[in-house]
Amino acid sequence: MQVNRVPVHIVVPTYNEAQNVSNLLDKIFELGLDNMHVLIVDDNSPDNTADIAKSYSESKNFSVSILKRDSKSGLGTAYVQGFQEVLRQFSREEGFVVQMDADLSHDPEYLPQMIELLNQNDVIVGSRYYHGGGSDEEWGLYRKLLSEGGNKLIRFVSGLKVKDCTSGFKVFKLEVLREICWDKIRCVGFGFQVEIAMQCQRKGFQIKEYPIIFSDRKAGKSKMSTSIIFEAIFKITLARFSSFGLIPRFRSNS
Ligand SMILES: Nc1nc2c(ncn2[C@@H]2O[C@H](COP(=O)(O)OP(=O)(O)OP(=O)(O)O)[C@@H](O)[C@H]2O)c(=O)[nH]1
Ligand SMILES: [Mg+2]
Repeated sequence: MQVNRVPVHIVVPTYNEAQNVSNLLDKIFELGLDNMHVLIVDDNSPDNTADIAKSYSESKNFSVSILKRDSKSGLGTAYVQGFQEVLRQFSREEGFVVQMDADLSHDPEYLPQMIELLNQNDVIVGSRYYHGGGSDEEWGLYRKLLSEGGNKLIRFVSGLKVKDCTSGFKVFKLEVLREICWDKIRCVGFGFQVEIAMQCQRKGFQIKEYPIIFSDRKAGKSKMSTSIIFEAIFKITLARFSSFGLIPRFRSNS
């Protein structure tokens, strides 16, 4: 596969990212990669993220589409809807699909190397815990321990081999997403990142980690909450047990 010829679809969920979205689009399109398209999945952000993204991309002639949903429904469901939209539009073509946050914690400058690695792999995970990776230098010890401890706990529960199992910065071959069972995804929030990685591992796709430095958001507010963390731990435990056939399949709409 000639990686530099293959279309790249970048899916970005947004909720109140007006202060970040134009900057993110600049950084993505400054890379100058051919055939790159951004799909923003916005949950009717009160700060008009979607309108800002639309008018900015039109003024710069960037290839950006917006999928607007009625109300805040979680980043996991935003990704599922965004990926399904890419699959619907490009049902037969080759392609790569990137998932990344809008708050610039995931630096677009890593994308060319991550995409290149798809020559020999199916999924690339931007990893804070792979040799050479790391988190924001300004993080205190408590935040670092909390983040690393949470990742280790979820890694144990999920059985994932990748070191950064909660990473939200990934690149997939489009054919990998064609194999995902979307109705088995239970998490509405960030636990989605773990569930999709679990399915990729179980289906035997070649997964490679690429070291990234994860920087803290400089603008806007985090949407992370305790309930989203508990949802991830609870539903990933259920997903693991059901993968052993120990409990019947369970699905929640909450
Ligand atoms: N469409 C949509 N996007 C969301 C939702 N919640 C979060 N996001 C987006 O998902 C990405 C990650 O959200 P953050 O709030 O930065 O959460 P995080 O990166 O896991 O946590 P922090 O490290 O605290 O920033 C950002 O681009 C958000 O705008 C949601 O309910 N709907
Ligand atoms: Mg963030």
